[in-house]
Amino acid sequence: MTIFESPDIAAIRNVALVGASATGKTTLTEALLLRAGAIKTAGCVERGSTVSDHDPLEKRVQHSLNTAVVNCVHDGIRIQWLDTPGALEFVGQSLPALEAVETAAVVISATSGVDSTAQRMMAHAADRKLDRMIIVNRIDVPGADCAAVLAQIRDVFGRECLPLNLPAERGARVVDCFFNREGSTDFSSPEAAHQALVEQVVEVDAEFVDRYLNQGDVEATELHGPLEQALREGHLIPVCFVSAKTGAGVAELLDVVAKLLPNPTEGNAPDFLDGEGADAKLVHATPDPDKHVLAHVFKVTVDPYVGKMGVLRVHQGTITRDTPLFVGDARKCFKVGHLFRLQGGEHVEISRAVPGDICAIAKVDALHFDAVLHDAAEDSHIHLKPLAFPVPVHGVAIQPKRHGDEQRLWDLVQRSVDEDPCLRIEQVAATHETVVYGLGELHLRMLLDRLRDVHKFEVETRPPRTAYRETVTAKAEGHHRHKKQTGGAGQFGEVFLRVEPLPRGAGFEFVDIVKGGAIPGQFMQAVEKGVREALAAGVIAGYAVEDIRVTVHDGKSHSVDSKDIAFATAARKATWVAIMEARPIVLEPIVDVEILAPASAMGDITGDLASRRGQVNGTEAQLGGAMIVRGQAPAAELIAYATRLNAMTSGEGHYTIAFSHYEPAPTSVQNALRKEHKPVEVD
Ligand SMILES: Nc1nc2c(ncn2[C@@H]2O[C@H](COP(=O)(O)OP(=O)(O)O)[C@@H](O)[C@H]2O)c(=O)[nH]1
Ligand SMILES: [Mg+2]
Repeated sequence: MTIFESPDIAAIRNVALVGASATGKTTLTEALLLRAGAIKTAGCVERGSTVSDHDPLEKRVQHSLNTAVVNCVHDGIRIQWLDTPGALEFVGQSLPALEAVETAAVVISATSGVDSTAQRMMAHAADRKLDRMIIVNRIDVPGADCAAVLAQIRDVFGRECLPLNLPAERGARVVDCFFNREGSTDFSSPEAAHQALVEQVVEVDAEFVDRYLNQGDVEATELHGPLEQALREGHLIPVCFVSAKTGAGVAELLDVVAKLLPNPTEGNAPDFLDGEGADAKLVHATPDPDKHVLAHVFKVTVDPYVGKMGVLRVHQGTITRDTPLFVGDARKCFKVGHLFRLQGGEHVEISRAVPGDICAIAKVDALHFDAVLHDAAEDSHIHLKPLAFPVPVHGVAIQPKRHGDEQRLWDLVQRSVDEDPCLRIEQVAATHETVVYGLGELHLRMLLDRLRDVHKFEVETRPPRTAYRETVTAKAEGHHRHKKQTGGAGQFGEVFLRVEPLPRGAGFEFVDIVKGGAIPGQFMQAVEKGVREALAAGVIAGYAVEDIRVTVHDGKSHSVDSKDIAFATAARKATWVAIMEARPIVLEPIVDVEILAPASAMGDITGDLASRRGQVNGTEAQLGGAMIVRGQAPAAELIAYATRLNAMTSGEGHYTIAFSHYEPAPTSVQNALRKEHKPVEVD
């Protein structure tokens, strides 16, 4: 079998390598490909020669920014690896990878132990009901204490984490504890580890428990069924030791994947929903190549040469070049045309893809992140359960250096937004600025670097802006009559409405209780449009109004002069009037912040956080003398925090932020924002 053929479904394994930056995922991917014979020499992250980090910007910054798909064949099993970026800012790449696989392999460094990214990804993988395993990498590094790391893993993630192999000769190789269990190891013993594994696995099956108690052992080969069940139920989380650098444990890891990890018929399929809201039904695809097609796009790339490419996971049915596919509820289908298998940045054409396959379709504009592809009309309302991405709150205003390049800038940024669900671009009405929002400084810096280095596009940036919102705190009425008589046809529309606050996070509700056709039904859409325009433009500070219910209860129309535009204008202005009366306030985004730094800097860090209106919720000691501080602070106060943290920790500190919720901004901030804003005129 070549790495590009579609084998039997039972011979496919899909594994996402997830975990913090610099734990060695990309280097490990390279070592796995080398060992399986898919490449001749191992590339290196620093030289930009790895299969995974193929993007020009990844080569320059020397770490992964995107999820890469790579394939290898080991023992007749085709393994598809998803090498994901580790930084929290690229969670828009790593979370969707979990939807495309059966197994999440969380990579942890033997030198620093369990980190917060590992904890976060373990939790996401558990939510997605994936089989999970832990790979402890860097066992070659002198001073790595593998015994301590294993103890910590079991402490943090539970007793179900058990080693399948153990390091030996101070990390120079590993000894298998499941199949062979011979030899001496750096700590514990293969026999003890084997026994622990068998005891854990047999627990899922009463019959095996009996046999184990009577015979004292069960053959490893017999354990496939219960082992698969234990993995699927999270009753066993295997731990493997490797060194991506020396290759120790890499062959053993390939064996584990081929022999023990689930194939696409054995894992837990992702949750699809059929329909919307409360009526939505949960559906799971059946990995049957003869049924109708169900696939989903978990990644979009926009390549200057191949154009837009959707990377998809097939869950059901068989896709060929001639398969007509629908994107979601679109009426028109498209012909696949060319179907590719990806190997990092290379694409190789293939003729068909079966359930479990990960492949790509190019040059289809309608493909977008999270799109469901199918070939049956009855599946048109199926979509993936939405992923819980952090809301991007870090903003920077951008404009082209050269006047007239505005549209091209928008298009280029839009490409990145298409690729990354955690980036957002917005035209801010209040300031007439184009603002990109991301999850942190690094996230936005990468976007700007890509514009400059890859697209050779020069932009000017202004200080980052915070995604403030507005809301109302009281109920109030608003009314506007729009009447215009210019020569021939006139315009007439009159709207009475009421606004009231909704709970935080509720968004916007539009209610129509107009009786007796006071506003004829055909104009109601225009009324709602006007209301939405007023909310989007903001009222007191120019930020979108949220958590508000707008109830339209009365109006007047004119048989000749009433038009959509007249009602939209009346509704917009009535909304404005009502909000001004409803004690409007500005809300500011509060973010969760997590700081990793040497223990010696803790005093400075917590003091500094307090001075930024922040609060500390807890601290936690890490292996190796580092500490983690968790807390909350207003997003606006953490602008340029990287520089501050660098100064406090001599460059040793790292931090991540994620949106938590909105809170009323303090009066001083409210006043400053109101003063900057020029309110809209109401006539
Ligand atoms: N000593 C040692 N270094 C490693 C190992 N694995 C990765 N590295 C180094 O760690 C750095 C980060 O590796 P990389 O693969 O980019 O990590 P990723 O961010 O998880 O993909 C690189 O300099 C690698 O050479 C390992 O097993 N042993
Ligand atoms: Mg990487």
